[in-house]
Amino acid sequence: MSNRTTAKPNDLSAFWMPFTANRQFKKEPRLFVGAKDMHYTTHDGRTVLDGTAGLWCVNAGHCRPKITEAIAQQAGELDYAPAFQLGHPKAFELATRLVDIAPEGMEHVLYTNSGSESVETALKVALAYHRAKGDGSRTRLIGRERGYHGVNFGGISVGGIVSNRKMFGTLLTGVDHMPHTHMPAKNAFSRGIPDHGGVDIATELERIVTLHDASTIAAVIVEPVAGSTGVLIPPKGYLAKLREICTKHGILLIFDEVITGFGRLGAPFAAQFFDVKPDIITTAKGLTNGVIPMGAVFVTKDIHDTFMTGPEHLIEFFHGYTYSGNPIASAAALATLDTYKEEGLLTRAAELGPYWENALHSLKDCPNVIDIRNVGLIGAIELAPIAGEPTKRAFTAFLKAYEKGLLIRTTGDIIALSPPLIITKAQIDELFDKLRDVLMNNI
Ligand code: PXG
Repeated sequence: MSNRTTAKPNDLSAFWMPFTANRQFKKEPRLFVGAKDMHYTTHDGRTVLDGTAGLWCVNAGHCRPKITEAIAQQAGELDYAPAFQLGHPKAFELATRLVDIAPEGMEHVLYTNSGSESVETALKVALAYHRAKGDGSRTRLIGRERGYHGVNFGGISVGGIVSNRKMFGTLLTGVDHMPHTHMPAKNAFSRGIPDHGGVDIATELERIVTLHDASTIAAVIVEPVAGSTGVLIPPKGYLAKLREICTKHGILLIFDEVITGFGRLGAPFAAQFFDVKPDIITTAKGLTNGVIPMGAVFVTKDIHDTFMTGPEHLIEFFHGYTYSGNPIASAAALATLDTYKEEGLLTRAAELGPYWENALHSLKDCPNVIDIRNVGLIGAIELAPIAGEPTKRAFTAFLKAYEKGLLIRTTGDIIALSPPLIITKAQIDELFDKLRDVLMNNI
């Protein structure tokens, strides 16, 4: 008989936590036990202002009644329906609603359960698309240095964050990486889209295409704004130039909008904000307001129709998940879209953007701040690392902010901010007052 059942309910040891300093956490746990709108409640009864929308996902704020009610209702009505060769109405209704707000030309949706799965799905669609067209030599995938596309093998292969890759062997073969877009020497303290270098950095893709030959390349994948690596905003002209090069060479362009999708920049999708049309868009997070795991991959009519050939009784694309379009996730997503619509949240970041930008850049005079950048309702503050102890300064800021009742995210020595889109101006002031307090205090 196992003696493990003797573990106390508050024993923290069994759960090996994701992307967490487990030993530090378990010595000094930080647990949330409740949430409402812009705030979390901690296990020791304190209120914490959510400066990060959970992990970039709770775009409508916490415990919104429409969403929680839709989930309860759906769980009692139809809990699960098989996803293969059968369906249920809400998955179809949701796909239609999603296509309605997506950039023009995105006409079909495949469902997943996370951003990582959306990325794998998109990469597989791209490879299979070329093959279905009789262009099967297009097998290479091009990502970018510092890119984050989730944690599965395809995603870490095209991704460019070294710690997420180096422990895991040879990854996918036939992958190359473009340079990242961070140019602090020219673009530090830019307000909004940086001015310098966009077209030149994007033109590096031409060099990679020349090296491998276009006939071997299936797709280029980028985050329109790189999030996880510490908020790298594409300089002027960058994304349009990537589009131009991909189109010229018959390469599919994938925008990974897991963070930028659903209003983060002030338009439903970054593709609309930047006015650049990709061939495939990956999403998750804000699709259900983070409440239930779900992702969606948008594809063009051309991509979809390329698969719709051959005998009609045959499966056209050998891919899918047990939970693709799960009824409860679909109900949550529909209620999320309703909430976004009723409250104008998919464009609210555009209205609040200037106020957010001014408040954020007011921290420029704080010690150790070496860059501040922003777009939509995203902000980043880059700190000078402590000599010999990279990441420590930002992690200390995270701990101190938490003590002061503010949730921020850090990666390396960069603080990233991405509050729920319902944040008020008074709460923006509160957020930056608290953060100033943290940064001024010798971290
Ligand atoms: N693509 C992008 C662009 C992402 O940002 C994923 C894929 C993977 O999604 P899932 O649902 O599999 O985690 C992401 C996730 C952070 C942070 O603080 C960012 C993510 C996840 C957790 C933390 O930067 N992005």
